[in-house]
Amino acid sequence: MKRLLVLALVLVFTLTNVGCGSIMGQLRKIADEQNQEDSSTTTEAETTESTEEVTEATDTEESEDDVKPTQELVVEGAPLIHDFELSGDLSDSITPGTELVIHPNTGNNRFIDGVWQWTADQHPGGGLILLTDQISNPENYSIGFRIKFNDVGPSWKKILSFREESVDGGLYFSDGKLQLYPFNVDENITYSANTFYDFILSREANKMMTVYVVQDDGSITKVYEEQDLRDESVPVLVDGKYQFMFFTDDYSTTAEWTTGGSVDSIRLWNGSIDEVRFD
Ligand SMILES: [Ca+2]
Ligand SMILES: [Ca+2]
Repeated sequence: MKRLLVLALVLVFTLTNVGCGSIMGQLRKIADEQNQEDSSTTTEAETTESTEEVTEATDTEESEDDVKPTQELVVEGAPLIHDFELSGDLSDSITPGTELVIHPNTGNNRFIDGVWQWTADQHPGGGLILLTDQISNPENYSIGFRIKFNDVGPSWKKILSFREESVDGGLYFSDGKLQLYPFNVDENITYSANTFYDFILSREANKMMTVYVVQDDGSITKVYEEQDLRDESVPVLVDGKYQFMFFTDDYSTTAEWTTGGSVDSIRLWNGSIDEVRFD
């Protein structure tokens, strides 16, 4: 959309110099409509994404690990309320925001090339904790994260917990596949270790849980669409805040954690989303 506007402006400028009045007027209209459309549909999320895009464009030392699809990933339907870029700290790009917490069992960890990297050598593994009091309704939210794991098997490696630490449910890699437990394993995609995947989970108040996987080849795959009738994906309330626990296992099992990995970003939207696409 932005590219179209720039193209239109370049054409307007060119045509001004050759004196094509009526065509120029048409192009101005297109540009104005574009502006109106932009301002009417610009959400907080899109504003933030624009800022991020500018930052990335000026970053000339982007490492191989940080390479993303050239098109911009657009997520529509709910405002973005947390955006952790993990470029050197655990802070939130969105105000008032919050700060991620490093799980106390995490081994070595550091920020490098725009990601947070960690290791773990004992149960329940290591990772990050997101606590938020900014979700209007815990049954209606979306969460996204771009991660790579050292291990996507054998058996299960937990990615995300919604409930208490005693609960086995949550999102896992399972023998190189994905499983939103207690739902069945999804067979759509075979995952590799040491490879980035962007996951977006969206929960509607009517209990529909949808999971998208965005791969670095630019593909977007809807891998789950399930009725979460037992509210297993509703985040647990801990000291007045809703908790999402990343990368550590629960205490229902003892070996379902990865020995380490990297996380490039974590995002939370205040509501379910309608669409994930590249622009
Ligand atoms: Ca488990
Ligand atoms: Ca990042």
